[in-house]
Amino acid sequence: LKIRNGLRQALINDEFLLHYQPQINLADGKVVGVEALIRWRHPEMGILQPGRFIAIAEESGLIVPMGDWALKHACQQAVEWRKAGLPPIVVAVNLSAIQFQRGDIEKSVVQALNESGHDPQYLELELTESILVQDIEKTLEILKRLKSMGIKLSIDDFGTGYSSLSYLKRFDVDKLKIDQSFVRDMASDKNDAAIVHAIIQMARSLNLQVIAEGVEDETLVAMLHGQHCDEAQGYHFARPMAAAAFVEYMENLI
Ligand code: G
Ligand code: G
Ligand code: MN
Ligand code: NA
Repeated sequence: LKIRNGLRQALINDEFLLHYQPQINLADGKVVGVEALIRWRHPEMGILQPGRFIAIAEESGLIVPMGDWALKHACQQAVEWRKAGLPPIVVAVNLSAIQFQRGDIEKSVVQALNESGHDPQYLELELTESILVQDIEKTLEILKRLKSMGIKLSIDDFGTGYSSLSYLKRFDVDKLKIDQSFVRDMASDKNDAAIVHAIIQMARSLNLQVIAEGVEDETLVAMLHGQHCDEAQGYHFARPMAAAAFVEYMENLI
């Protein structure tokens, strides 16, 4: 209840922030993108992770204005990084199904791009199964229009849903994000290794990009690179970090 009541005030008081986790191209080791992950600087409880408040924000519908804020803020930040001299990188923003149901997601995205001046080619929208299974015709139309603007689409937590393969047939997505539950133990678990391998092969056959999430050590990096996985994201490279820390991270790589 404290969280529910606090969320509305948090929007007004500007208590949300985004952390950014680098995404690495395994062929050359370069940072090619970041995933934006929301946090809440709670006045009494300190920094809260999304696990504590996203579900409540979805139930109350507040995820719509929060999602608008995240889109706008992520695009603005990407423009700031360019001005600060960083190379162009993709910024990936997580979307919730409620933003498609109760909000006007297309308008929100267009507004975030227009207000920031961010290049749509460098914006990626992370979609979940829950988005792709409801109101399919309407969602297809919206995503088609967003794609025609140059925006990239990825399927988050790939492999954990019920009918993942049918999305690939219907939706013109660019990238699969292999869920960390398969990646984490792939060095020791033969089944996980086989699933990751199969997803990478399928992505390659369908001409989709593929990124492994939850990459925590060098063994996994080597395995994924050996299987021609395009990109990786995880604690081995970096944890999600504040925008200023990301600039330092990039400067220290050179
Ligand atoms: O670090 P991590 O705890 O940041 O993120 C946990 C979950 O919260 C992830 O599944 C992620 O997709 C979700 N999440 C993070 N930021 C956002 C956001 O801005 N919008 C939505 N809808 N989900 C988010
Ligand atoms: O949107 P998604 O559900 O993919 O959110 C990614 C989540 O995974 C975030 O909570 C992020 O902090 C977390 N995460 C990112 N890299 C790692 C990792 O290497 N290990 C673990 N355990 N979690 C990670
Ligand atoms: Mn995600
Ligand atoms: Na994920």
